[in-house]
Amino acid sequence: MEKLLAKVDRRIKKLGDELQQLYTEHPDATIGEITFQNLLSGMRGMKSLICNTSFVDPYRGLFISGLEVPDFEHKTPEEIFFLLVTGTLPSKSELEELSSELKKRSKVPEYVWKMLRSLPKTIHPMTMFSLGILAMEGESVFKKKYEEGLHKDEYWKYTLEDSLNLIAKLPSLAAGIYRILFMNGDIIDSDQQLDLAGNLTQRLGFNRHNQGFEELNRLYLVLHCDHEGGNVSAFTSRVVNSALSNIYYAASAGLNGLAGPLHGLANQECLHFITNIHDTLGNKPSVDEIRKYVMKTLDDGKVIPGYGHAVLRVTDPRFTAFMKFGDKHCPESPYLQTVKKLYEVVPDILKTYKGGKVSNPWPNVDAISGSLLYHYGMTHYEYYTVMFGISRVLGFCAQNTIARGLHQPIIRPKSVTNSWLKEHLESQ
Ligand code: CMX
Repeated sequence: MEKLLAKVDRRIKKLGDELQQLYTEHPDATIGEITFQNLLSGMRGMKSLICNTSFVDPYRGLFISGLEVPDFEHKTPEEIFFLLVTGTLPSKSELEELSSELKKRSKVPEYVWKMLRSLPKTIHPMTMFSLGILAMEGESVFKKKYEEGLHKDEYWKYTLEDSLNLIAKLPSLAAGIYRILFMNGDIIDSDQQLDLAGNLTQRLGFNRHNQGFEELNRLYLVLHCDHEGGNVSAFTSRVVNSALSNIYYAASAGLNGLAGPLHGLANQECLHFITNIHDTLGNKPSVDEIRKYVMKTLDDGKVIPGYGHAVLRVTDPRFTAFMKFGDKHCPESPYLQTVKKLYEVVPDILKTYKGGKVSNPWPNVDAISGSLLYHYGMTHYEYYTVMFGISRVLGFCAQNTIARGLHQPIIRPKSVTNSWLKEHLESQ
């Protein structure tokens, strides 16, 4: 993987030089102020991390090195990982090198299957996914090299090495979990020539030529890959890796954050929500019936899953990309139809809900993604966040590789007590 290593090396040097120069020119610069409101609102909006793999513009959504969603939605997950970690799309030979490295590293160790099979069938698939990754922690090359006395300048190389080993195994691991929990438990082998999305589709046991399911999986693995540095899962993974805990620890930890209903689990919640609508109102509810259902959900003190975002202030372009896919491949799907009806009514309701308190009434990616998987027969919606997770690990790996290359220190913000705050605020 010389080509990839050389490119990442160049990127890290460039980013490091830029930061050094900026710091030399502006040693005492202030980036922003921390208000009491920031402390009370989960640090929302506080600029306190550097992340160059991707950026989320509130009005245009996800950017990866200058490319926005419509520019990269047709790429493959391999190309996207290369883009995240190097800052450029791969040439043909660079892509071939990366793809062949991933194919070589894709075998999940037997002990992982043994451990996963021993778990109760009532376990959530995200727990299994996180455990499966954690169980492979002993495979970390970074860890071995560190114990042998690795030089700081080399940290990123072995973080990248671990990342490739991990990413290569994710389709097999994730598909195996699906087979163990929802099918007969047989682990399906894959054609060595397949890419990550093809591999995933085949190993899940779905027909790869079934009118676009593989294409959907490819899109799924691309659209969820990264969402800058401050979201719960990426941030968690960065914090863990900043202690030099290896990428297996960091990815497993990040996925535990992704498993929360306000974050990645929202795609499962959305399907559950739509299924409940269909159970209550039938498969073709009217817009008015949906409006009433949404109002009742809010009156019951619940959130509308798939709507709102901490950074975005428009319809998520990832939602739009999935909608384009749905309109092309399954416009008649009752699930997609209900997604559309919700899109017609929810934003207007949320705009005035709680006196306009909702910062973003528009749908995020989770409002639609599951309805497409459901259409293709993946009806166990507890599994959807695993699909999100396979993709998001690409971002964790890229972010942590760059962070180690830049010698970013252990992350350790200062917390304060109520008494400290009282004293501080009263002395102003
Ligand atoms: N339904 C009902 N109420 C909502 C809401 C929604 N979809 N989105 C926000 N609100 C409420 C919040 O709960 C909050 O109420 P309280 O002050 O009473 O606690 C108020 O509006 C203000 O919150 P906000 O500033 O708009 O949103 P946050 O940045 O705090 O939270 C998010 C963002 C995503 C957690 C929130 O919009 C939400 O809970 N959405 C539903 C879950 C969801 O779709 N999550 C997935 C996000 C994308 C992802 O990470 O995958």
